[in-house]
Amino acid sequence: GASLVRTNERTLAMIKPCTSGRAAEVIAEIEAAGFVVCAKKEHQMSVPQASEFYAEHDGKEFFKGLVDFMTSGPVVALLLEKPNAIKEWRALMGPTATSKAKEEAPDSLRAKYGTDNTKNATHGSDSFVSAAREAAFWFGGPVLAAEKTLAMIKPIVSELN
Ligand code: RTP
Ligand code: MG
Repeated sequence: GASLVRTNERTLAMIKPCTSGRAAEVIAEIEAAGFVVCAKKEHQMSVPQASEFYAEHDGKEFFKGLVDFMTSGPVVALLLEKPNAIKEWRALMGPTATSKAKEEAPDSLRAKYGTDNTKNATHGSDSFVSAAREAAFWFGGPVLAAEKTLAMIKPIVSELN
């Protein structure tokens, strides 16, 4: 029969300040779930850096609280690889709000390590375009390649449509 080729995909994860003290434990869970950690960087974000990273939320009522939280201690940024990594990582994290994660996905990382709706343990890119931007933000090189690929295939996709 037909064989399905599952190619690896990369996504950008962060272990947020509320949980970065337990990074080794979280990374062990991430690897046990089949992800390869391609790159890792611990960093204390500045207010401008956190504001740039979460620019899509600028103007929302939780923005200032989010930036305060994300600059309250170091974060651990991770470049993760696995087939279907973007979706798989969002699934392993669970719902955004810790309370919802505990109810609906008790085995998820946010259920296990989250504190409340803001201090929710981890971040994950929500799309390929976000993953490319966020991986470039943290690690530069690998993403430039992804963005180049996207720029190359976009015209082809338009032509097909
Ligand atoms: P993330 O970007 O961190 O992976 O989280 P997400 O996609 O699941 O959720 P998003 O809507 O992008 O929100 C970004 C982060 O902002 C904080 N937040 N707090 N207090 C609140 O109502 C509230 N809403 C969002 C969370 O830290 C959330 O992960
Ligand atoms: Mg998000």
